[in-house]
Formats: sequence, structure tokens, C-alpha cells
Amino acid sequence: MQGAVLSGISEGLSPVPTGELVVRALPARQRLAFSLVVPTRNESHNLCQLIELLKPVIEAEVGESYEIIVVDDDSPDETWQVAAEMAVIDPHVVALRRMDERGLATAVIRGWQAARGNLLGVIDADLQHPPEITGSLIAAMHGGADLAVGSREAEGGGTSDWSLLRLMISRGSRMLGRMILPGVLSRVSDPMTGFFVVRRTAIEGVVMTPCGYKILVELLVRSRMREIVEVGYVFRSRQRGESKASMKVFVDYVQHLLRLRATAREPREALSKSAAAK
Ligand SMILES: Nc1nc2c(ncn2[C@@H]2O[C@H](COP(=O)(O)OP(=O)(O)OP(=O)(O)O)[C@@H](O)[C@H]2O)c(=O)[nH]1
Ligand SMILES: [Mg+2]
Repeated sequence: MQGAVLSGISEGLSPVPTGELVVRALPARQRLAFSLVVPTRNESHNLCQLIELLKPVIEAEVGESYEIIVVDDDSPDETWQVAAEMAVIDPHVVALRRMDERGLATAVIRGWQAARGNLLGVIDADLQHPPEITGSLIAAMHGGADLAVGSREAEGGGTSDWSLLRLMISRGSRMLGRMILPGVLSRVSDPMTGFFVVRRTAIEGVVMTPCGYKILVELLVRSRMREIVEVGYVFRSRQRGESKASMKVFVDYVQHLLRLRATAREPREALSKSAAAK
């Protein structure tokens, strides 16, 4: 793995990539069909169930050619330990424990940097994203899309039991995003979703600088998405563990939008040094 250093390595844990937030090209012989990143912070009660539900769904689409990469930010409840124990017995599970970095969006990119998949996905650990929809997202990618988005706004989508306040914040965030980045965020009905699959080649070599939670917004601005497909899903209520969503998430989001608007016209393409050297 390029640019990786060993950090917090113990049995079952894999090295955490460091340096710029860029997904590099991989030789074809090393690649898998699909890598799914699960970012975690205090999700020890949800992780095993999630992975058990995901595996048959993914295997129905790609057989054995996949990995599920848990990226935990050194959770006090030791989610990283649960992931590491699974990684020891299951070759499809990869566990990363981040010691020096924090935040959902960077955790996802670190996971993708460690990933070998031609298709790269992300799903929340708390079962709010229905695992079975992962199969529909992969199938949409097999149909040729560059991005398959799990959407709460598309047909069949929705939110289960959100309070009026949460609904208003979510709708307001979407409207704000469309005002600040009109051409980009209107390409999908639910740019705030954290449940999607992207083609590796669409993001290879693109330096990302996300802040906070909203990684899809970053991708829509910086990467090369031709065909985008949406799959409706109902965002379930959290059964176990605590939410990490807060007002700070909203403030980070607004800052992120403004920064993306300032830099969107000059996307920073980082040619992989190794690719350039070849
Ligand atoms: N690695 C990492 N994962 C995080 C961080 N913050 C949240 N997560 C994970 O990202 C996913 C989404 O976070 P949630 O707290 O569920 O956010 P949410 O779904 O908007 O809020 P709820 O509906 O209240 O659950 C979950 O799997 C979290 O464990 C973080 O700082 N680092
Ligand atoms: Mg959640």
C-alpha cells in the first residue's frame, strides 16, 4: 500500500494510509470487484450484525471478490477490537484503527485508500442504511454507472421517524447546497446521503479535502462522474448506540460548501507520483 505507515498495529488490524487524501491506481492483478467502507465511532453493538447482513447481499453480486473495511476512530467502546477479531477469522473483513485523525469523511477516504475494489462503497454502521440496498447499488454500477447513490428522496425512499426539526435541517441543508453549488448538487436528489458506491476510476488521482460528514458533496464537485444512478431507500431509525450528528456537522457542511465553491473551478488533480514515474 503506497504511502502507508504502520499505526496501532496489533492482531487483526491493518495499516492506516497517511498523507494526502488521494485514492491511487492499483495494478489489475491486485484488484477486487468491490470494497465497502464502514466508518465507525462507538458502534461495537451494531458492527457484527451489520457485517452478517451485508455478506450474503454482496456475495450475490460479486461472489467472493470483495472486502468490508471498518475504519474506526479509536472508539472508547473498542469497536476497533470487534472489527479486528472479525478480521482474524474472516478474510473479507479489514479493520483499521485510526489514532491520529478524526472525522467521518476522512475516515471513508482512508478506507478507500486501503481498498482494492474496482467499485468503492460506503455505508453507516448503525443499520440505518438497509444492507440489502447495497446489492441494488452494486447492480446499478454493473449497469455502467460511475456513481450509484442511495437516496431518501428517490422513488421508494424516505425517512422513518425523523423529528420536524431534523427534517427541516435536512431539507434546509439540501436547499443551501443547491444555492451555493447549483450545477453540481442538483445532479442527485439526496446529496447529503452517506450511502453510495463509486467507480474507482472516477476518483483515482483526485486530491480530496472534505471536512465533517458530507463526503458525497466533495466527490460530486471534484471527481469525474458521467452516469449517476439513484436507488431509493428508507433511512431507518437507530436501534443501538448514540448519534454523532450535531450542530457542528451543519456548521462544517456550510464551511465545506463555501470552500468547494471557491475551489470548484480549479479541481486539484494529483497525478500519482508512481503513475507519473511509469
Ligand atoms: N470513523 C468515524 N466514523 C464516524 C465518525 N462520526 C460518525 N461516524 C460513523 O459514521 C456513521 C454515521 O454517523 P451517525 O452518528 O450515525 O450519523 P447520522 O446517521 O446522521 O445520525 P443518527 O441518525 O442520529 O444516527 C456511523 O457509522 C458512525 O459510527 C467519526 O468521527 N469517525
Ligand atoms: Mg446514524
